[in-house]
Amino acid sequence: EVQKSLLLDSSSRFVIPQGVKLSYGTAGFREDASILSSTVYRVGILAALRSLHWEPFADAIANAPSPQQLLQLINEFVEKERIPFDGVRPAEILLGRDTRPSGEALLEAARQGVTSIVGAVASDMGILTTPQLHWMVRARNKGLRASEQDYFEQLSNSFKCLIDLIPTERNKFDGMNDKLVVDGANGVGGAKLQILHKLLNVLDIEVRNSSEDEGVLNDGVGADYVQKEKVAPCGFGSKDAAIRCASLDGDADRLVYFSVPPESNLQINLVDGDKILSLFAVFIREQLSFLNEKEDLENGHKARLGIIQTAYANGASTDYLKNLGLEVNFTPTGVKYLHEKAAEFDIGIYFEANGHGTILFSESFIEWLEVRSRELSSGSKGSEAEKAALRLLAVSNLINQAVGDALSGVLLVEVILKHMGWSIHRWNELYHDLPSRMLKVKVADRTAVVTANAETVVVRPPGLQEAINTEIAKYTQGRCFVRPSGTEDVVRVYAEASTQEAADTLANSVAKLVD
Ligand code: NG1
Repeated sequence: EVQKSLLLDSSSRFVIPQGVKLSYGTAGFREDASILSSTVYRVGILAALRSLHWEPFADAIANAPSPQQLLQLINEFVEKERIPFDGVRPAEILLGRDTRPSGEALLEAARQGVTSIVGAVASDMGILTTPQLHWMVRARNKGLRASEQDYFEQLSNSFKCLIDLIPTERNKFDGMNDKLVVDGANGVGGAKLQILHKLLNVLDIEVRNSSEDEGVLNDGVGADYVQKEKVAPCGFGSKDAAIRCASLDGDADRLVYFSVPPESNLQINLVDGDKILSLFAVFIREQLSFLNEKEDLENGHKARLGIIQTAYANGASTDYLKNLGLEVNFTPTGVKYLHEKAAEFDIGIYFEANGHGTILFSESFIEWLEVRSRELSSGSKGSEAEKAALRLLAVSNLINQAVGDALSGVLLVEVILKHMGWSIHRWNELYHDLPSRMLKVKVADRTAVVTANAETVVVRPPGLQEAINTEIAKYTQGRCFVRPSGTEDVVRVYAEASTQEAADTLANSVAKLVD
């Protein structure tokens, strides 16, 4: 049983805001920081209970109106999930925060939530990007070293390993400026990238918008702004023509690349999450083809590579990946769905168009790779197959397998471009995006729209999908779907067609159907 007085005492310090209904949604509780304390406190409790099937419970405790009702819910949950309080394995909860002024108070709320559960310890890991904190939890759960220094060392060592494995004949850039300029969204990622950069001394990286001194987090900067508006972030412009640029988001879990065409004002060539996914897929597929030679196939080992996208992936990317012979799967929006699906493969690559994504390697495939690389190194040393096995192992250490991480993503993109000898333009030419348009519609009740088939089909209200189909049929290469957002009080409309004008009209006409 939960210790009553401890919990009632601490929860009375975090009074629930009036008139707000909190929901975990696509990815986390989102509200103005000033009303989030009681939620973060309760999420602290939840983390301490280390629950597995926790999402409905998260909503319930975030909204529990009084300390007594909160205690009752927690006790029911502890009983249902049979959470032991035997003190044998104390729960350790890692906490981190970003650079925003609200961070300190919210971290304190979470700490009090954690410590209101007897036997749970909170460890403050300091100022971190979101993916660094996830990386630390994963490392700790595997019994590995999990400090920030360990994170930087693992990323930089595996990056250097991949650099050393670049085929010599390819190790030349096609005449482009080799510099990378990164927009840090005025968040925590810019400073962390600079630390990483110092450890690498191979890459020429300049970071702009790297702290709140330069501007407000995600305001006119950052991956979300760049991807949705398709314009250069603050501090970037025509002076950057012919330079490879990238944009992180405020907490550094999203990454997009872009280039500024010469004489452009703010317009950019966007290289989005779908194209990052495609680059990773091409590279991994190449390594697997070196490995899956006769003898490996005879040994019955063929790695299963799975690609996971959402309905927001540009249709041209899906066609491109399928034409490579890859298996493409779709899930609803939100990394919680993509990640779960990717874990079903030997290698699962998932990305949302907006730049959230990563690569997962199964334990059994990593074990096989380790054995195989040892066997290969004792045979003909330096064979393509051996290098391919070593490259895949290095990728598994470089990429953050806990969650999409813009810092490890940048390093992997950079080393693959060097490996291929590709400029950003060559990369962007893998396929041409279909023109698309995303709109938001404010409605009285967004939950009235219910979807199925990875959000591609509306099942409620009746008749809406048929009306959408009638609109789509009017367009060449038309595709359109609607779904309620899980983070904002809107219904999103997404449309694609063969021209920008057609994508715009399709989106607008479907938005009218939703309204
Ligand atoms: P919602 O609001 O549910 O569409 C948005 C993004 C997701 C994800 C989450 C969390 C789109 C269309 N949706 O979710 O991909 O990034 O925010 O950050 O970009």
